[in-house]
Amino acid sequence: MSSYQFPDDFLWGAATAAYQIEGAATEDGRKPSVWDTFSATPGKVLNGDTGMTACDHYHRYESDIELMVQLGIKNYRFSIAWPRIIPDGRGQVNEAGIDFYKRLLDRLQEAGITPYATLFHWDSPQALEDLYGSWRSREMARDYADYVTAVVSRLGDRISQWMTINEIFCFTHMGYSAEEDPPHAPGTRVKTVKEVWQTSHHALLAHGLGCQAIRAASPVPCTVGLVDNISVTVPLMETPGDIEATKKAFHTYGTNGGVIFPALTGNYSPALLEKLGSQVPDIQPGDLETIHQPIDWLGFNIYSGVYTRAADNAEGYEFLPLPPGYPRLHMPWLNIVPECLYWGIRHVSETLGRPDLPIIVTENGCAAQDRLVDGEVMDSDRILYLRQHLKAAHRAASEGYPLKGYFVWSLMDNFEWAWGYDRRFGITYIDYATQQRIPKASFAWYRECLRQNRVV
Ligand code: GBH
Repeated sequence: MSSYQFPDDFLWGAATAAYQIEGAATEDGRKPSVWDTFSATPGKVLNGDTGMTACDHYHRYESDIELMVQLGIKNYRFSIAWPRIIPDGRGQVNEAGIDFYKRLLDRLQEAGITPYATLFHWDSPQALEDLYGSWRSREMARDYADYVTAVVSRLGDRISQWMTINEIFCFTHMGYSAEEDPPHAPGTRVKTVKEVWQTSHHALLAHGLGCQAIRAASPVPCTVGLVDNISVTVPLMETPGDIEATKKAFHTYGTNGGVIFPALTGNYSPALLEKLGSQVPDIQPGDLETIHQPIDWLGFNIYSGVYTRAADNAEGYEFLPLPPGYPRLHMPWLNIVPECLYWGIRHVSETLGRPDLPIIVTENGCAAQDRLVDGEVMDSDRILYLRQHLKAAHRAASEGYPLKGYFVWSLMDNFEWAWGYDRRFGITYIDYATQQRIPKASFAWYRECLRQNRVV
């Protein structure tokens, strides 16, 4: 029997997001998103890079689907751009924007690839930022739900796997808090911690209303998921003491207590509420019910974790600082902590009390310092990273946690937000001067994993 074998129905896939790959930012009626404005502002994105052209996927989607066929994936996660569908954020639907996704979806279907669509991956329409400060206002949740209805009623015959929102922390806290560096669009610094949490509260409302809108508009039976970048605490040792400490820390680490807790349990974590004190966002009657919609599965974007152990202090735990020289990939936060995949999944079951909820790893991957040498990219560091993480995912599945699939981030190098094109997360190399696609060594390795349905 070969080792690290996944269940027969395990879903293998690759992921991308609209603003990071599409380009064609002014074509067919698309209007700016906050990322267009932000990246056009000097000093906001490394090297002044923008998503104006990106990977030119808008024009190259057919050959990109060929690439997926070559890879052998049967599942593809991508996102739909709100500013293409409703360019002013609210009001008129732009059918030319819809048509692009129809073409993409028809071609995917011909290739036998199941689409997983994220309805929002950070590209808020600039018009709504100008009108009412986008996520600072409750109105954003309503407009988002109308946008969702517009998409699902038009594309719902072609897609049945939906994700409402990608990583609430990243476009709210990183978009509005002065504490996040580098900031994300819109880069507006609100004055108080409460106002920052208010933006993520509005995003949660959008998720809840979005779930309802998808189910109401879909012409076929469909599934709905939320995608969160849970911040994962990992026990230094798997002793009862360190495991307990890790679970305790999980409640307030990152935005867990105010994002995944309300979405899955219907309440902000009590430990977070206590920590925030007067800075708790305004929560109106009924909000928590709206937010706590039934979802069919949880999408889990996971890249790293923090080692935690029991401590004799007021909190009862402490995080271990990593020594200089600790192995890390090509981002300041990409410390190699492969057990994050196992513990993240186990936290959903045990710490959040949802052992029933199917989980799909909707993103895992890394930026590496890829070099093109004689037409080849030999990214053995990425293979090392992915192999270790997949083994941790395998452990979760083999212990019976409901892990259903894994999507690598990313199918190809792309616009890495505040880091522009300087950071490469793809298993396919993009030569941006020519837009040539060059599969890396990790591409061949990943193809072998899914061909054998195990970690190779
Ligand atoms: C994902 O975000 C995104 O969905 C995707 O678009 C992106 O390209 C990809 O990952 C790679 O970055 O507070 O300093 O510890 C994950 C981004 C990474 C953002 C970890 C928050 C924590 C930074 N997240 N990060 S820190």
